[in-house]
Amino acid sequence: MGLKIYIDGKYYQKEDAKVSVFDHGLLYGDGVFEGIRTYDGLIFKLKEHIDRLYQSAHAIMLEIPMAKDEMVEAVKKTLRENEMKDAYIRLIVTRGIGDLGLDPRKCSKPTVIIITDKIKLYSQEFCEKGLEIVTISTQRNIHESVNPQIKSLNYLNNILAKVEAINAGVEEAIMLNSEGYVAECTGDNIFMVKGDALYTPPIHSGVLRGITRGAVIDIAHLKEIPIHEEVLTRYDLFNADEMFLTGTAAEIIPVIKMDRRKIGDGKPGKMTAKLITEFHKLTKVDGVRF
Ligand code: PXG
Repeated sequence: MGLKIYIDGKYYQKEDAKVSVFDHGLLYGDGVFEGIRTYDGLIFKLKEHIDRLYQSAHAIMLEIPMAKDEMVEAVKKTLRENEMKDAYIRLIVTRGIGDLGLDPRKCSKPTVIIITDKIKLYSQEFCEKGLEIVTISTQRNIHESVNPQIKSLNYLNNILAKVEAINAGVEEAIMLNSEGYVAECTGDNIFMVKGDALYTPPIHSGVLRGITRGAVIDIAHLKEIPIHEEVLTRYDLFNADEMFLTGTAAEIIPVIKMDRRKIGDGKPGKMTAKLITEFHKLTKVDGVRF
């Protein structure tokens, strides 16, 4: 039996799961999304993801045509339909079907899509040996345009950054904000370790309020590791003892080289390893059953 995909309350086989070419999600990237994970039958940080989805939607004046608890039920049911214990969930709400103009008022009803799929991760090699990353020239969105906190369907800016990373022969790129401070990577937040403390750029540096980022901050508080949300420059990162990225797909992934500079001793660090262990512990207990 193939994968079943939820579209507006109905289930479709993968081959038949289609949206209209007049959907403004396709025509304009007008919509919002979330990427969520399940670990052995537990949905990790579901409430946080649902809240962020509704906040993104609110920010673009898109009214999701179902209440949060109905959305939660739809996600759980889709996981059950597909009998998945370890899944990657993609929740998408588009502006819906309209005409060939930008006007969102022409779209009568948002389209709600829930895809549950296998998890595609960074290779084991990157997790163990660490990633090499580069700073690229595409800047992170400025707050007064598509605010970086909106997880919109319009990811072209991040894709341009990703293309630059690929052109440079690496997997990930650091985007700076318009002031030249470190923001984040194309689909991950960034942290560094200096001495016994953790540092990550504050939200106002132009980063998505990552849910994995939040989990790492919570772990730091719990383990009494000093954590500073501080404006960072490339210089700060070059001279870090350790560096890692956080995201729903990546979890916590060590960075060992940035712009050809070795980070610390050029190997995944001890603090990073400790946080990975603590994070995995959290995924085993901190979740919603489905
Ligand atoms: N920054 C950006 C720009 C992101 O898009 C993160 C940070 C990490 O946030 P969370 O909440 O996941 O810790 C993201 C989210 C994918 C995929 O399929 C992942 C993201 C975005 C788009 C696609 O791997 N990450």
